[in-house]
Amino acid sequence: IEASIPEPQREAWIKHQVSGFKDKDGFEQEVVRHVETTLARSMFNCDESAAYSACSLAFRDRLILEWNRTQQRQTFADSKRLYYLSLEFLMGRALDNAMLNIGKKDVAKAGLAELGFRIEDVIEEEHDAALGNGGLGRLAACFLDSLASLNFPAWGYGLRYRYGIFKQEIIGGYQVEVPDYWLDFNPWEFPRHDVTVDIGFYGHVHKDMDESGKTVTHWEPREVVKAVAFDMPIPGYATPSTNNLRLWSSKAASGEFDFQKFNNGDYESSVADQQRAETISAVLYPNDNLERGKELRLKQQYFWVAASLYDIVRRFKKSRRAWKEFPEQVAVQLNDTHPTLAIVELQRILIDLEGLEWDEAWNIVVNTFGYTNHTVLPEALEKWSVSLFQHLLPRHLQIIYDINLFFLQSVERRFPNDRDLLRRVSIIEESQPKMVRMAFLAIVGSHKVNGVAELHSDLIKTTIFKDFVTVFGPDKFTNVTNGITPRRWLHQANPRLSELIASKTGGHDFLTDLTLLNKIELYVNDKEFRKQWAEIKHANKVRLAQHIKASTGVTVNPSALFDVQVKRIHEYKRQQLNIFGVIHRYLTLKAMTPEERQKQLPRVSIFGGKAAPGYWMAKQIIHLINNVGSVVNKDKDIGDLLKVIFVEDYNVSKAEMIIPASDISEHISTAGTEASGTSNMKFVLNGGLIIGTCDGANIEITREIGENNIFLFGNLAEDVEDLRHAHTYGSHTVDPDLAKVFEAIEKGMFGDTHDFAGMISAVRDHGDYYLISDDFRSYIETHALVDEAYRNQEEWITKCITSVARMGFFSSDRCINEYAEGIWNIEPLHADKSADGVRAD
Ligand code: GPW
Repeated sequence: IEASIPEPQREAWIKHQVSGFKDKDGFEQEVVRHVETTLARSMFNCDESAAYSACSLAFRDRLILEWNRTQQRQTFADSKRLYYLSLEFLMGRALDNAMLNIGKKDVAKAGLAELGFRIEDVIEEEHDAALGNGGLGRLAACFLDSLASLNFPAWGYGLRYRYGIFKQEIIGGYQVEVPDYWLDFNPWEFPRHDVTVDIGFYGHVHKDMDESGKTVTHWEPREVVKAVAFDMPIPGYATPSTNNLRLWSSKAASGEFDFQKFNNGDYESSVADQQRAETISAVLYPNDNLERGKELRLKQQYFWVAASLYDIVRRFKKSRRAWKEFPEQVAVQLNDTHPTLAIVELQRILIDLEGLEWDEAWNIVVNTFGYTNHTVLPEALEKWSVSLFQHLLPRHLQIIYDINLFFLQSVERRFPNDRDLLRRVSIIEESQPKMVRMAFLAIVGSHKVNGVAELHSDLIKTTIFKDFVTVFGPDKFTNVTNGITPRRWLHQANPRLSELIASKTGGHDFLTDLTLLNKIELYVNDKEFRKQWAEIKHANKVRLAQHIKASTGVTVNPSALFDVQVKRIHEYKRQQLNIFGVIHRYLTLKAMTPEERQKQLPRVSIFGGKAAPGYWMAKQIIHLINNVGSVVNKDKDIGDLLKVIFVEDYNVSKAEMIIPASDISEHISTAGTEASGTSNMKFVLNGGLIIGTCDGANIEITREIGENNIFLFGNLAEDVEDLRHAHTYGSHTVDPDLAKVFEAIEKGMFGDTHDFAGMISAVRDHGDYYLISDDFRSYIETHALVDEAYRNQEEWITKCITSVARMGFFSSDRCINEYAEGIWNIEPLHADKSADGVRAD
């Protein structure tokens, strides 16, 4: 039912239209009003947390007005929308970002100061929105920022987890997980208790005949759960466009509890029903690059996908267009295979509920979806057992079988008598038990499939999806190299560098056209510019040193070379290679005379990252890093020459502090395993150099910035297979320097020899799958080159400035424009010039 105000009464609405604050006075007024009314406090009772809340609410009020106008504009224009489906959105903090994107941070700073607060402290009050694991979730967040900043009509859809990624504590050198309950007070979300969808699970399928004699299939779910929408406004930078991130929360469909059961005295079971429903959106699965096939995870996926599609279809239906126009109005991008069920669900809606013929429906489906692959690691490729599907989603399993049947028939027609090809491309793996291969379903049900960096996009075509290139031809597959938003990852994280760049490039335009960075290359020899550049890096290092001191008690010298590896802990990312290298450095320093030692370059090795709670090896790596730190950091022979730091609870807001403070960062995955990496881009953009393998986006970074400005090492992706084969079938000897490292660990130099035996035997006895030993020599030698280069500060700074100048390509704006043009076929919708949004600078 339409709930619009009738024409005659609209005048009153227009007359009383609200607007957000305009200036400092207006801002202060709003903060005081929120403290006194929304928060029911006063100036006698206002701490930093209350100031944070009130300040956020003042900004939120402004945002939501723009949000409303943006949605009205998009509805009016009837333009094609993009829907970005992602199980993870790793947003981090919202306040600083909102202030900068709206362009009112200066106003807030001055206003807060007059009210008695330092803006930095207020910003620090915010709890990160940590609804993601790592790179995949953060990419989704960068994409939302670019989509809004580029004025694309786009929505994100995800799950509103009650618990985000766990908080990591380090106790006795071990990772301990603490739940992240983040919803206590979240001023950035709008509950939409009127926007709900009932989602079914389990049950039976039966066929009926309708009046016309046509058979119709009915799915009778046994369990129904309610999805409730929560909206988060996503502000664009320097534009009034404010997009929406809609997150679904689950609750019992029957209301608080089932009163029938309650009144019958079955109180416990009525509470249990309610809890079972709420469990669906309770927790983010903490695995990165790993799928474990748990029923609750599949339930999460269907719950989210079904609610989102219902919403999308409802919006489309309001336009009263013919179904065949659906792909002209709607583009849906699948962030990895997690939302692949959307393909099946849309097909089900069209054939079972809307009565379309299979082929017409399937045409619509394929033209609607695009699929992004983010990994070639076999353990990360989603497969669900047929029996679990049969149990949880019986109708969807039937549809999958039909999709597969028609697909295999078409393959058979084009490649007759190739039984093995049919077996290889089948969506159903004929294993024991039978499995549904989600990536294959995503390929068959989408019009484009993309990888996230050039090497990765080539690899998927020649390895895991090779047969699909044969079947569909190469044009279905494409590359869109990842990018990062320069708003958060330069302007927000490194404000002083952003201002310095602005002073040389003619203002802040580089934040919306990152290629303008190339202008700073003109100043690479400008003395004053270089001096300021160095000062900023130093100040950022001092800030990190202060954090390290406060959180670990260890004093680090800000003039030392800061060597940083922060990312999820994973064997393929090879933090073990790094820590083995650190031990090698320690042993080398210990073996020197004091005179020799004096000539060495001081280094601080900084690690950070979470291990999945069930990932034993990753946890041992954390343990070893911490144990090495506790030995090295108090060794009087070593002093400032080497410090080893593990930063607890690495997350987006820690990244904003750590990345600008790095001199060299490590992106050292086994070649061919890291699809892209995105922190590599963030580090270079912030004036740090990188040491890395020829993997993921490192290769394109090298092409852009020049090979003199990056420290590459190690074996190439093309050689990995042969090396692994040789480990298993030939003789495998460990690099002699690495063997000395193992010896030191096994002698108990870092405690707990038992705990570290697994890490060593993985290399020595179990085939060294990640090529630690093969790459060790080259890694150590390359670090020696890093030391040498850092000694020549003048040349080092030249490399840093040159690299930043050439990073324009890696903006997520470029990336989103490529998706928009090559995959989504959507266009920006600019705000009417008369819109009264006051925007950045
Ligand atoms: F396995 N990525 C991630 F492909 O952070 F799904 N988590 C994941 O579960 C997966 C991928 C998945 C990362 C890639 O490892 C990284 O190389 C890439 O830069 C990032 O996704 C964004 O594309």
